[in-house]
Amino acid sequence: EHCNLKYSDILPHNAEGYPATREFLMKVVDILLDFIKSTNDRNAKILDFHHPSEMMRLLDLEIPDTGLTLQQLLIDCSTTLKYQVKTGHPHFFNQLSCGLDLVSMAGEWLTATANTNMFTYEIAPVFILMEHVVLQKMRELIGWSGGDSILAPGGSISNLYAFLAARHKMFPAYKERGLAAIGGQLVMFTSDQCHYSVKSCAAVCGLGTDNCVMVPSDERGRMIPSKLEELILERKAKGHIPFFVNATAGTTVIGAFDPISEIADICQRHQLWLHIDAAWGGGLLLSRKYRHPRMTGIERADSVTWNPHKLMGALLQCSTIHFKEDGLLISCNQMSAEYLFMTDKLYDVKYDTGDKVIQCGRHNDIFKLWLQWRAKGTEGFEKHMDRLMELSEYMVRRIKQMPDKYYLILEPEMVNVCFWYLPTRVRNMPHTQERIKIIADICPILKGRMMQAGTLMVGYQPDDRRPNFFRNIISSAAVTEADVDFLLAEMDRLGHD
Ligand code: ABU
Repeated sequence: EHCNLKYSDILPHNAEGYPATREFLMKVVDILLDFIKSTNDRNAKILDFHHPSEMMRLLDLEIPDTGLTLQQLLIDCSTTLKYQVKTGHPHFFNQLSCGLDLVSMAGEWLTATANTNMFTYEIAPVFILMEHVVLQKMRELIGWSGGDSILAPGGSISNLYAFLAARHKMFPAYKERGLAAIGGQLVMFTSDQCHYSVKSCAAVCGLGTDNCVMVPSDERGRMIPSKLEELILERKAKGHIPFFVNATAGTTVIGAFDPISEIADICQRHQLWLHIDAAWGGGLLLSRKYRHPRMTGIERADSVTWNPHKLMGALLQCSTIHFKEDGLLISCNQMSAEYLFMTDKLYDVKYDTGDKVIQCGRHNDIFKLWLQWRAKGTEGFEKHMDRLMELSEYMVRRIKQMPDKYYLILEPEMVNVCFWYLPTRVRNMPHTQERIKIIADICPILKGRMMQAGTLMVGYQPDDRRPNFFRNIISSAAVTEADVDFLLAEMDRLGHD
């Protein structure tokens, strides 16, 4: 009988519909649990790959004029997950965010059920206070006693908040008067290995990308501080106005850490805002063993981006931006919309965080992180960080033990392990440009084989120094040494010709 029920038969459309509602939702939960079970089954595939045109034929994505039955919706849910890549599978090493933390996921389920907006205490009292507590804890881990923070929709937007606050600090009149308040060419600086969102700030905020100066990095991808200072002086000599330096703690491809203390000295000398993009590396702040020397001096920054949805394994998405100075966010972004942020409310309106941000509606990204932190404790996160780093060190050791099959590109500072696979035909060749071209060309072919086989996913990309190479990420709590061994054996099985 349940098969023929429709949307209108369950709550809130049918006041008597609780039993049918429960049955429907329990069946949805069963589908989710099946997905979780197969995500954690090493013998199950990570993906069932089809090209888009074929996928279109396999799926029924049509939007009907007449609503379908609940039974059909359950089939739709199953089909959707059947073709979804299992990013929590222990053999998924493809992105910075890998894994499926089930406590964080439970938090996300609750968040969806609470379905609230994060702009006012009025409609999200518990979640707003959670934000307050968790963000304060994160600032303490950075090394600040005060300050202010907010959750943003991704690291790129977190970096944009830093840019906006820095410009506001230097030119508070910009908010009202725009470019006229500056009266010169603003310039920002970042390393040539930074995340592209830093350059995007220059494009979006009126500097132009030519005024996002790319500072050269060393052979391990770390900004060269002396070059930074030279470039600042060069721009000053042109009459430009340097105002912002981004240092990256964990670059996206190589996982490099810019030398924060030396960069902070330069920023201090030239009175520039120092932002640390620790979207990727931030999680290591939780590890006493690994935070130094990588992030030594981070407390000297003016702002820090840190994405718990990366190394910490909180569910997507969960990105935070932190400021050393309290009050800047609100003063920079406040628009005082009278319909939302009335000042004569029943409670202390400093908890209405919505006027600190440039968006209006804001998703609740805190509960899943708060719940996960309660489950693991700070110690649990520290163990998680140490384990991810140990597994990456294990992978490096294993690669070095197989120099005929794998070529390690550089000693990693983080969980990014960058390497080439060497198929049989190149094993006796010297490591020249000719060989590099062959092994780089193999990357997309081997990745294609992984996806067709459905057994493994490892990312590849070129960078500004070399053509395509593999970048393996271990950021999932599901991964073990045996999975690293599987990865290396499977790449060899798929690519040895
Ligand atoms: N925002 C960087 C994410 C890139 C990656 O997952 O590979």
